[in-house]
Amino acid sequence: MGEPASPAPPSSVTAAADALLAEARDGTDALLARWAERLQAEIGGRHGEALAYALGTPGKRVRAALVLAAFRSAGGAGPAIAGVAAAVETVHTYSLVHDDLPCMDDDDLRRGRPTTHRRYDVPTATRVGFLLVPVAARVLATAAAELGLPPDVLGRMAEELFQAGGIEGMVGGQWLDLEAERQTLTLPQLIQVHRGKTGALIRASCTLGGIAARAPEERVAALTAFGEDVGLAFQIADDVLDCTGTSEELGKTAGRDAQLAKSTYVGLLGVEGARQEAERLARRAVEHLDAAGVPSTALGVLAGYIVSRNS
Ligand code: GRG
Repeated sequence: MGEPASPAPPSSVTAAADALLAEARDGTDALLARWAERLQAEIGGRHGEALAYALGTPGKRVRAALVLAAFRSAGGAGPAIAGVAAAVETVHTYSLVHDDLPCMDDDDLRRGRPTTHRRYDVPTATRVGFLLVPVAARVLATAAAELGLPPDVLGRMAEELFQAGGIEGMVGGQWLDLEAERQTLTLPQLIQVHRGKTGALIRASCTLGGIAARAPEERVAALTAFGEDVGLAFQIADDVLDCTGTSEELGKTAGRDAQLAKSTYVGLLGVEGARQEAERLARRAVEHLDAAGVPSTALGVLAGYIVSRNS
């Protein structure tokens, strides 16, 4: 039995986070299930089936919850924001499918199920990952139409999402991470990897919520700063969980960082030092919102969840 990622937050905070995540999960999962059905019919055969498998595999939907909470804190309302959340989760799902491939982290288990390449095969999973990128663009465009957003706002959202998913964000961070296997990174180098690999998409989730709500620029900037800090905190908590959690709790193979000889926050700061740094970043994230007068209750609850979660 592993130890928790951090001391338990008050039960009222845990309950509020659970409620937000459940709401985001319900909206996002329903939408992704409809897209999966449609895409399976469009693509057909084994690839259509594998794409529906990857898209339908249940995640925690943290990024979706951040989109939703950021949208509301910026004054947005209504259910159509679930489409923006689903677009972010689609990019995230693509990254997990590719991350698990033998040429990257080479993992058999994801979200409690066999990884896409284990359930199907490597070429199929590779193609599914690539297919999911334009799917994310379609999901985003549909969401923007349902939100009644004009083309320039859709353009800005697309730029935000795909820049975060690209060489300046997720792909760039993963690239550095792969190159760094079996090397000891310095703290600044590790921060660069984590901010790109994991942080960029989490930051974009918060920014997109603000843009979709058509919030003033200073509020969008505060949401971005919040996302930047919780994005890094998320990956630090992930490093802690990788060495303190069990595969059953995590739904993925625990201890993978050590097996792959990866540099992690735990390696540099120890479990307790890494926890404290994640908590410091979560507190600082909320301060960005408070300084800009952005309502911070729901996002603060999610920041607390991100650093105290056990899966
Ligand atoms: C070809 C260099 C290159 C890159 C391709 C594969 C890839 C792009 C990027 C990998 C990014 C990645 C998987 C980062 C890890 C992020 C992370 C901590 C994932 C776990 O997120 P959770 O816990 O998962 O939110 P669930 O399953 O709940 O959605």
